[in-house]
Amino acid sequence: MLKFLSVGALVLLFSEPMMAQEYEDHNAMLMDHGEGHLMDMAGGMVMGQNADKLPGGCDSISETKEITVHAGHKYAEKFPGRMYAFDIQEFNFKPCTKLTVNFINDDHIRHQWMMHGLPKYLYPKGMFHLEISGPAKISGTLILPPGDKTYLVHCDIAQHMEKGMKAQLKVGKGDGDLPSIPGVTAYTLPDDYKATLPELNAVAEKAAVLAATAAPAPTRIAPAAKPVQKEEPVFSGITVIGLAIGLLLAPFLVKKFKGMSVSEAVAYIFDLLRALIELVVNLLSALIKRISSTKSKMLPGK
Ligand SMILES: [Cu+2]
Repeated sequence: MLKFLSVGALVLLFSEPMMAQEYEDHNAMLMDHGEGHLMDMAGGMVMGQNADKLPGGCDSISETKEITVHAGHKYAEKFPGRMYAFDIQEFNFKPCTKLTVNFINDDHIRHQWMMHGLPKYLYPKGMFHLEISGPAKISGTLILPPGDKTYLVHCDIAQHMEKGMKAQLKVGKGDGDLPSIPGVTAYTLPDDYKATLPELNAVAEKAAVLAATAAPAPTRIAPAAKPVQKEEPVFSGITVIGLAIGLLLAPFLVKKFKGMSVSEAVAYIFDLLRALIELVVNLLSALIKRISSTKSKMLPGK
């Protein structure tokens, strides 16, 4: 009996009606900011809500329609290279239709169903806009204007439209098609997979040739920029002497370093260097003393 009950509970938990309602419903909008701008504490937003004001040119509401549109990554899977999409890319309604949109965001990020180009006297910034962080549902109503026109519907979150969340809504016959609508119209900037490695190498080679032909110019200017070059032989002379001393000292040093640790050897070299510097300083001071004494001898008036 207990077993039967627990199985029954499990069936109830995972039954279809329970699984279908995975999203939050945001239909009780608590904050009315006026002009059809509604918000709730969970971040749901409706802008351009209009269920009763007739657009100019509409004598009456022609039809009352209700649609449900999903938004999510999974709807982009059938469109190569796209990341996000609505489950419907194209809508068509009679002019002056009162339209209710039930927008369901299936992703765990924020999405919008944003319609542009509506008359601004009726819709702030010409927009009707549903927005919600998912998984959640949000609904709004608007009255479509008269005339044949194609309206852009998209998600305005950064890069979501470029990644595929774009649709068009035609009122009447519409006035053409919009570009880059997944599965409907051609991509404005088609991807190019033609560039192969040899082609890229050829470009790199061209760049190298250009760099080589441009290079001689600065080297030709360089010698003029160096006015004095006579110091170089002095330095090379010192280098030669240093090398000679090094070579002469090498066998002696090798003998000395045998059995020393690295730190001991380094300390020994520093000692040698200090002794060498002291020697040079002594020699120089002796030389200066001699020069000054000869100078004073040359000047008898002093
Ligand atoms: Cu989005």
